[in-house]
Order: sequence, then C-alpha cells, then structure tokens
Amino acid sequence: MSEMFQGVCFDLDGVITDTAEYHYRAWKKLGEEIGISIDRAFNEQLKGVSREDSLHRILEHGKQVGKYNEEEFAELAKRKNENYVEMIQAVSPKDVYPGILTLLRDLKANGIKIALASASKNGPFLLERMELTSYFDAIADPAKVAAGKPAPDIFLAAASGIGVASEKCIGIEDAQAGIQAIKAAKMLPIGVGKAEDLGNDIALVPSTSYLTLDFLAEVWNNRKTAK
Ligand code: B16
Ligand code: MG
Repeated sequence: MSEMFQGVCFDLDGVITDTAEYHYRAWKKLGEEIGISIDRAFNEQLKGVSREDSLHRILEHGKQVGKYNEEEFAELAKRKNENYVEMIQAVSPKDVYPGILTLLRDLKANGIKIALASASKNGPFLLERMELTSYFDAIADPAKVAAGKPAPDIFLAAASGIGVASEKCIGIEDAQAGIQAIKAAKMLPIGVGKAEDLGNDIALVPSTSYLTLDFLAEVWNNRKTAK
C-alpha cells in the first residue's frame, strides 16, 4: 500500500449527517411562501450549492428572476437560513451518519489529515453539535472562497488547510456540484448516492457505512493500477 492518500476532504451535508434533508425542507417551505414548488428531483440541483446560488436557481425554476430586489433577495435567503438553523439546533452526536466516526478515528490513527470542504456557513456549528470538531485538522471557510461548488475552490482551500497536495487527497460528496468540484480540484472522488445522480464514472457507495479506511484504500489503489 505504497503512496497512500494523505488527506480526506469531507463534504458535510449529506455525508457526515442528514442535514441535506433539513435544507430541502427549509427551501421547500420558502418555496411555498413565494409560490414556487420544489420537489426532491429539483432539490438534487441545490445540494452542495451555496445559499445565494440556491435561491437564484429556485427563482429561475419558478420563473421569478428579477422579481425581488437585492434587499428582498437577502431577506428571503435569511428567512430560509433562520428556518434551517432552528431545525439544526437539536443535532447531536447520535445524528452522525453510520461509519463516519470510525472512519475519522481510523484516518487519524493512520496519520491521514482530515478537512471539511462544506459550502455551509453552518458547518462549524454542526461539527460542534456532533462533537466532531477535534477530528478536523482544517475547516475551509466557504465565505472566503471566490466561487462555490461546482468550482474547485472550497476543496482546494481544504487541501491547502491541511497542507496536502490535492492530488494526494480523496474527496467525499453526496452532490452533483460537489463531485464536479472534487474532479476540478484533481482529487479522487467518492460519491455517496446513486449513479443516476452522481455519474457512473466514479466510486460510489449507497450509504456512509461503506466508507471504511479499507474501502478508501481500495478505491485509491484501483485508481493507481487503472492508470
Ligand atoms: P448554508 P455541503 C451545502 O453543504 C448544502 O448541501 C447546500 O444545500 C447548502 O445550500 C449549502 O451548504 C449552504 O449552506 O446555507 O448553511 O450556508 O453539502 O457543501 O456540506
Ligand atoms: Mg453535501
């Protein structure tokens, strides 16, 4: 197992815990208030996408582009976030997805650096609530990157935060935009979800319980031999 990967950059919503569901409900509620219906299929396009970009996509989807001025737009985004923040107050260590804690422990025990590459400004709060903060060597700040997912910026910031070349990192994501960002950052992607959503050209797991250190190593080694 020579030339192992040296870092793992984790998405948060949908990979570490089920907050993707809360984002969906909060957008759906806002959508109902402004007359735009949001279903789960459309929601796939919002996963991993920043709060403001998500609202742009929703207004486009509802043919309401230009309806709100800058101030009203900011108010809508704030309203969604307040609703979302209320929903995540009760998040606790028992909400951590299966296998994640063991993976974090195993990575740490093997000297592999761990970073958070979430588009969410609520990421640090959520890690605190789940008592996971101490496992992370770096948390990339989405407020400081020029472009959100699918641009590579947040994954590049995460790799730089742990001092590992992105080519030596694995990125784990549940969203189309996130997988694109990982590829653009030249990391090895692992997707949590279905091929119809994430593509059939990457390693996929149906649930986080498959994300063991051995599995990550296998995916890494297969990439090496495939080239
Ligand atoms: P916030 P991730 C993303 O987190 C979510 O998937 C996306 O739905 C959300 O709009 C975005 O964070 C911004 O979150 O409004 O809390 O700043 O999947 O990149 O961990
Ligand atoms: Mg996600």
